Amino acid sequence: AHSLAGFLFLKAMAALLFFAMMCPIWCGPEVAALKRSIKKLENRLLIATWQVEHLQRHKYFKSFQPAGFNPQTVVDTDSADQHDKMWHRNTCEYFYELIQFPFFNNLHLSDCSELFDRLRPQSGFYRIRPNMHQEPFLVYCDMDDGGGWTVFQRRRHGRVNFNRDWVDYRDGFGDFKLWNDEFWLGNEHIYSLLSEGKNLVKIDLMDWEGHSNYAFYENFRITDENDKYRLQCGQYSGKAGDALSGGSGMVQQWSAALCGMQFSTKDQDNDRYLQGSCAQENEAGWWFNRCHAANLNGKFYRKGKYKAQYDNGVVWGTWKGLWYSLRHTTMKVRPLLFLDTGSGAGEI
Ligand SMILES: [Ca+2]
Repeated sequence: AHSLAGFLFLKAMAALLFFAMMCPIWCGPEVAALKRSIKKLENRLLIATWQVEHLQRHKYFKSFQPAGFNPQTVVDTDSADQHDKMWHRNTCEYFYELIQFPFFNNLHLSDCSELFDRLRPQSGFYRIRPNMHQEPFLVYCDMDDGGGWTVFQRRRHGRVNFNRDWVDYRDGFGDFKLWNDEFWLGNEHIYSLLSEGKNLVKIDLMDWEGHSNYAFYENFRITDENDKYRLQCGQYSGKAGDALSGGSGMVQQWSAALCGMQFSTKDQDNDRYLQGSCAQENEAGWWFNRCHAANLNGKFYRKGKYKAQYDNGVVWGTWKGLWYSLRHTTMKVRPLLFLDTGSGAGEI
């Protein structure tokens, strides 16, 4: 019995030695996968710990009234608006807390798609860093509509003035706190966000009757400040029409195509309109030609159809024409090869 135990022990040791020698070949991928899932679990644990701490310290959903919102003075009473406000009341407090989220500052996320892949958090404001030579900055991540979208432009209620100068458009402006805040992320940030790899930009639009529409552009890019953030757009698809290419006619394309145009603001005229400044007439910073078939940074007119000296509304010409100012707009980006769960063509 003694010698049998010894024999078995020796055999077991030999097997163990054999496995230990072969493991770098056999176990490599498994170990890596295990490490990844441990990392994910650690992340989840950190989030959960943070949530519990805040639940105890701040009662989590603390009473918080957003600036400018007063249910007694609301005059818009259509259903989309009511829906917005109901949703807003229930969720804005949560997003407000997420901004303070210290943990995300240490993740070194290059964009919202990376955050979505790693943690699948809810939509909200997070800090990203597309370029390691740059400081991290705050963006709104749309984790619905398939998830992983980094939002770089948004109009919702017209409270933010979009008639800004070059420096404001370069560095960004607006509010970065609540889910329906309006902002321009800034050309410098947009440049760093779009310069890496192949991407897909989605433009979400909504009219004043609550109908939504969208346009996709593959490999949407802008150049750097030396070239005045010139717009380059790839293949269009969608239902709202290819307004960035100016529309269907040759004349429209000659005067209104935005792809290939430099960025202009009220104090920097880089457009092709020799007699004047498109940015001044349209009261917006944008990639003007002579001048445009779409301008999502235009003047905010309530109720859609508007009359003015110039077609300077929030406009997507191929959908509602140049004399209809849109109610909601969003411009957002994610990698072209993004394995999502949705179609990416849903509601805003
Ligand atoms: Ca000009």
